[in-house]
Order: sequence, then structure tokens, then C-alpha cells
Amino acid sequence: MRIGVVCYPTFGGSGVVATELGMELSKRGHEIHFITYKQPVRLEQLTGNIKFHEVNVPEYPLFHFQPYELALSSKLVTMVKLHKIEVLHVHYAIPHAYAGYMAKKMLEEEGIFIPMVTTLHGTDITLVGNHPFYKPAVTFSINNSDVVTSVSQSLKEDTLKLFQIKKEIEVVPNFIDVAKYKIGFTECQRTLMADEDEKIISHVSNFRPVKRILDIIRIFYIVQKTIKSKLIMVGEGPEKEKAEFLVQELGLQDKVVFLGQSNEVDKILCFSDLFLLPSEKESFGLAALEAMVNGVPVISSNSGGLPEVNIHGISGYLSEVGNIDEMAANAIKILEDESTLEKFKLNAREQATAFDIHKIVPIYEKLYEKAIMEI
Ligand code: GMT
Repeated sequence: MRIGVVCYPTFGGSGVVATELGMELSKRGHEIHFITYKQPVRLEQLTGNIKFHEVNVPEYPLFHFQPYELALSSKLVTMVKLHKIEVLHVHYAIPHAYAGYMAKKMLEEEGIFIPMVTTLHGTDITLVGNHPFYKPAVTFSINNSDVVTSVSQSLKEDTLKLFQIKKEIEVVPNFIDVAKYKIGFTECQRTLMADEDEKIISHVSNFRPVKRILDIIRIFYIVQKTIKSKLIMVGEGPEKEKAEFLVQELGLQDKVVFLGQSNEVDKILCFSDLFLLPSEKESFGLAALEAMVNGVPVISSNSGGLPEVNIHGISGYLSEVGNIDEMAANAIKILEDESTLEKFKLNAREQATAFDIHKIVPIYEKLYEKAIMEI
């Protein structure tokens, strides 16, 4: 199939999922066209059947806001015609589903009918999309997609609760290439980060308020009193400075490292003993899955889709949002005993295999085929 993929090209989970999906589909013989404003960060290389088409938005002084949706939908029309794209897969409803719908309608005027698959990723529903300023347009573009998918059962339920949805929503979870993460495969330089007798706790995110970054520092503050450990924080975002101040206030400067943005999180996860994800909301928690496939147990909140990924008492523990005392106590329970830690590490890796890329990508392929048949 010739598939057009619209996504955010940044470090966010939706862009990562879109890129990994496109790369895997290309390996399975499909022709993939990424259509976005920058080459996606996880896109390793452009090959004969992976192409990137940049959406340019010319600056014009009249515009306070440059009309990206307009430029995107025009680019989609041109690319669909030029490359005979058969199906559009738009990741993150805002504004991609809206722009995709406009492109579909413009193409219809020329007698070209193309289905659009919209994948809902989380904040496009629970945070941004639900805002009254966006809600009518988001509802409209979901209802006018040919296929709608959500990355967890929990996100499906949230979507049905928050919007007036007339379409069936298929749950297609986030995935991971388990074979790529053979333990011992990644170059793992643990000694650079911690002493032999120290445990390593990590967190990776975009440091937005929804991630509750300060909870992570407070959990670690409790844990390090009992367990000799280091905390590695990977990512950039609006809450980073507050977290750095809190680290100072609690006197943790020698134990907490902020590494900034990284495209090689596996090199950090491979030597981590525990991963913290106490998010306020998390539709799935791809970061938790990436930790688990590296054999890292997860202490998370029980919000959104996290209970579908992290299994309480098996691959880690889940607590109510904000219950840092319980999260710290569970972290200590896992870390204080070597055999318990080993058991959780093995379980985390095992649980990750449920989301193997080879189980999930065929589901998308079937949805595309059906959508093309029915258009
Ligand atoms: O919150 C993020 O890390 C970024 C965000 C995004 O939209 O790119 O991630 C969302 O989509 C991911 C991929 O489907 C999910 O795994 C994340 O759980 C989800 N984030 C939230 O729901 C907060």
C-alpha cells in the first residue's frame, strides 16, 4: 500500500509511534510518505520506500498565527495526487484530522477518494481537544474520519465520555520492537552514571505539568534515604527548572542528574533499575513500555491507560495520582532486595512482549486494507 503519514515530528510519544509504525510498514513492503513540518526525530533513514515531504508555511506579516492546517491540507492534496497515496493515517487529532478531512474533500472534488485513519493519542482528547475552543472541530473531524483508533481502552472510554462520537473506536495499543531490545544488545555504560553499589532510577518525558515532575523528585528524596541511589532525568520541558530548584532545596544535587533531551534513551534505560512515571494522565505510557522492554520495573500512577501496561505487583506498582509516600514505599520494596529486583526486571520484560510490534502492526495493516476497500 502507499500510505501517507501525518504526525508531529518531535520527541513526543505520538510522533514516535507514527515514525516507528511507518518504518516497520516500509520493512513490510509498503511505501510510506511522512508529511509534516520537519523530518521526524526517530526517522533513522530515508530509503526507497520511505519518503519525507516537508510542509512549508510561508511567513506573512498579516498573520498573527501562520495557517499550518491550510498548508498541510494543500500539501496532502498535492502529495496524494503525485504519489498516488491510497490511505492517510493522521496521528493526533489536532489539527491533523481536521487538515486531513479538508484534503479528502478537496480531492473528492477531483474524483479522488481516499480514506483517513485517525489515531487518538491522549492529550488531543483529554487535555487540549476537550477545550471548548477546539471541541466542535475535534468532534467533527473524529466523526468524519473513516477509521478511528485509540491507543488504549481507557482513552477510548475518555473519548466517548468527553465527545459526542458516532464512530466506532478501535483500540490499537502502542507497541515496541522486542527483538531490537535484546538484553545486552545496547552499549551500556553504567559505571559512568553510578557507583557499583548504587541503584539507578530514571525518568524520561517532556517535563510537562501532566507528568508531575516534582512528584518524581519527592519520591526519590524518600527512596534515597533508604537505598543508595541516583536519579537520572531525561528530557526538556516547562517543569524542568522547578524540578532543578527542588533538587537544590532538598540537597540532592549530587544524586540527581538532568541529562536533557536524548535520542538514545535505551542507553540510559539499559542500566536503570527502576522507572518512575507518576503522571496525572497518561493515555498509554509509551515511556513505561520502553523502560519495561529494557527490563526496568515501573512505579507509576494508576491513571488512564497505565494499568493496561504496567501490572501491579508484577512489572511494577501503581498508586493513586499524587500518593508519593506509597510510590516511594513500593520503589524501596523492589530495590531493597536483589532477588525481588531481578524478579520484577524479568516480569517487566515479559509484560512488554505483549506489545510486540509484530503483533500490533498487522492490526493497522488490516484497518488500512478495509478502509481502502470500503471507500
Ligand atoms: O505525553 C507525552 O509524552 C506526549 C504525548 C504525545 O501526544 O505525543 O504522548 C501521548 O501519546 C503517546 C503515544 O500514543 C502515549 O503513550 C502517551 O501516554 C500520551 N501522553 C499522555 O496521554 C499524557
